[in-house]
Amino acid sequence: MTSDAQSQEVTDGFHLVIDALKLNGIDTIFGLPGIPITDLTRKAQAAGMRVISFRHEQNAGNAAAIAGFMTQKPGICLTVSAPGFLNGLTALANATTNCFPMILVSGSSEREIVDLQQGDYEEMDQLAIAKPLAKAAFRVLHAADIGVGIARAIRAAVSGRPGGVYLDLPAKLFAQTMDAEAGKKSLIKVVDPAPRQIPAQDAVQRALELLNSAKRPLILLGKGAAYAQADADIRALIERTGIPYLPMAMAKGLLPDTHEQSAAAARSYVLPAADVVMLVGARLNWLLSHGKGKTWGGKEHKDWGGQKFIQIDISPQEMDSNVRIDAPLVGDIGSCVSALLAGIGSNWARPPADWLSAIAERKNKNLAKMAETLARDPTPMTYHSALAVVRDIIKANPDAILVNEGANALDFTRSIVDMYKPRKRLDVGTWGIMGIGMGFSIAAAVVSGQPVIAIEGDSAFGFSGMEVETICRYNLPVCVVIFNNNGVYRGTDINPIGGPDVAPTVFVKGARYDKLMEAFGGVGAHATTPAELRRAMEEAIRSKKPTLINAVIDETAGTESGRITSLNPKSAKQN
Ligand code: OXT
Ligand code: ADP
Ligand code: MG
Repeated sequence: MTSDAQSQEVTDGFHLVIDALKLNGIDTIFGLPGIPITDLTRKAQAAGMRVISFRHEQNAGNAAAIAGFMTQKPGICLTVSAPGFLNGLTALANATTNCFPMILVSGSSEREIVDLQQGDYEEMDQLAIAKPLAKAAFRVLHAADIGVGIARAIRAAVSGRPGGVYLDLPAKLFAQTMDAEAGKKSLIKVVDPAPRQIPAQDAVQRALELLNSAKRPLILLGKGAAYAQADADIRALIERTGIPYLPMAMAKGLLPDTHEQSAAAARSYVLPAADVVMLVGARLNWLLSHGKGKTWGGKEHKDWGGQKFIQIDISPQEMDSNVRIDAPLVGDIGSCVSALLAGIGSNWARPPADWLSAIAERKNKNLAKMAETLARDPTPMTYHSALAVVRDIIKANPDAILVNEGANALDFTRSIVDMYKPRKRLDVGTWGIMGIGMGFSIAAAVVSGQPVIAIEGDSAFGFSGMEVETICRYNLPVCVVIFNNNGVYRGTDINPIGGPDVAPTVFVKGARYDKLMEAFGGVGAHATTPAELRRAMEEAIRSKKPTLINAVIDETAGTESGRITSLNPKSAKQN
């Protein structure tokens, strides 16, 4: 060894992974330690990274995914091999489905043994399993390639349509050593990880012409629009055109829900009545009834309603996925919206007055009906009377982040609780997945430092409930409110044959979830009236202490599957 060619110091796989992440501005890891990554978590903490350690990898994965959505930087989830990896995989698949950028980094067992299927400790061909569920999947075998591996994972997660990326790091890699100077040189600081994608001028012109020809235009904002962080331009586009808009669940608050152009309260009127619809970061999937059928004014299930569509999306393949897109506008939302704004100028004709007044009429009727329902104070407490409180609390604390899951607990919250700022509502997303609650809440608190309010169905909470210990351990300002109606959808089902087992949708009646939080030193509260709920929520916001409120809801108040009852097959045979 010649002393001038190599420095005295060595580095190893552990340090190279940490250095590569830090070099790229990644300062937080969500994970769960164990072989072979225990030392990685320790050394990351020693290197000044925030390491948030969970009780189950799925929750760490969900935390990473939503951190990615909130920050446009890939969230990192770190797991052990086989079972830990599999526990994280649901979150990875969910991230890919929702276009959230995250990287699932899993330790794995010895390649030589795994590939010969000789029965290694936690043996599994993780790369092969992750591939179909991730946007991209990579494995690093040599310490000198760690820099490239992490750079590729970052680019894959955030460029183009964001998504989940899998990075496989075999146990042997971590202990590999190399010269420290050479190691440093092998790392890559990714330049421009999510390059802007500028739309073609003719595509912009086509979109503007179609929009201009509309008699009853409508803009649909999806969570891609929230992700894009082009908030001011999106607002300018809506206000300068005067076009009514409809926010998808996680786009609520992009403009305040109280905005006069919001058509949210007239949803079932505007979708079939609109003639030109501009989708901004929203897919025409099941949540939008695939852009056709009765929701859109079509005669039958699959009939076209007659609308023309403009679609802004970074993914060219999204176009025509369900119906014809007359004006595809492919590019990043920031660039597309600013190109539209440039074309619109300052004297764009507002939509015809009869369209605006027809919407206002429906909207005001629905708002008045809702106000009447919310003013009631029935006993027992209902979704509505409880949510009237949550609505006030969010209004008074517009920076708070609202996490939401359940069926009725989800659907009522979405339509009752107004959001005032972008990226403040985080929910079950494209899959309608239960189990995101505590992972999303923890990440939201860690990433933003703002108070978090999680409105949870009692079933939904159960999927990630053990993480209340994590919330207490890191002393996070999270207030979990469990809408406890004794079960999935409602607590009133009975066993049809009268045996000792309760019905499959029913839980222990009168459960006291608040005691769970108290077990770990947090604040537990039990609320049976809106006044008690209000007091407990206000105190949680004021004190910033981890809090869990067991809000008792009338067990007869919900409907099967909430607002999506029509998707739930029912047996045609009577008994
Ligand atoms: O226009 P109309 O008149 O139609 O009125 C609409 C709006 O105009 C109006 N509106 C307003 N009025 C007044 N004021 C305001 N501000 C306002 N805003 C709107 O209100 C209505 C409704 O508006 P909305 O919601 O916009 O319109 P609509 O038609 O509902 O929209 C359609 C959809 C599809 C876009 C919307 O419904 C939607 O986003 N739905 C999402 C549904 C969803 O994802 N559900 C979760 C999945 S359900 C099921 O799968 C569950 N599981 C199974 C399971 C899952 N999911 N995951 C895993 C891992 N395992 C199993 C389980 C286990 S849910 C569940 C647990 C349930 O039990 P819980 O105890 O947790 O919960 P509870 O039900 O509370 O007991
Ligand atoms: P929602 O559920 O709110 O309707 P979806 O998840 O269906 O939203 O759609 C989000 C869309 O936004 C995806 O098709 C995705 O490709 C797109 N998208 C995400 N980020 C951007 C971006 N920065 N620019 C353009 N499109 C984006
Ligand atoms: Mg319930």
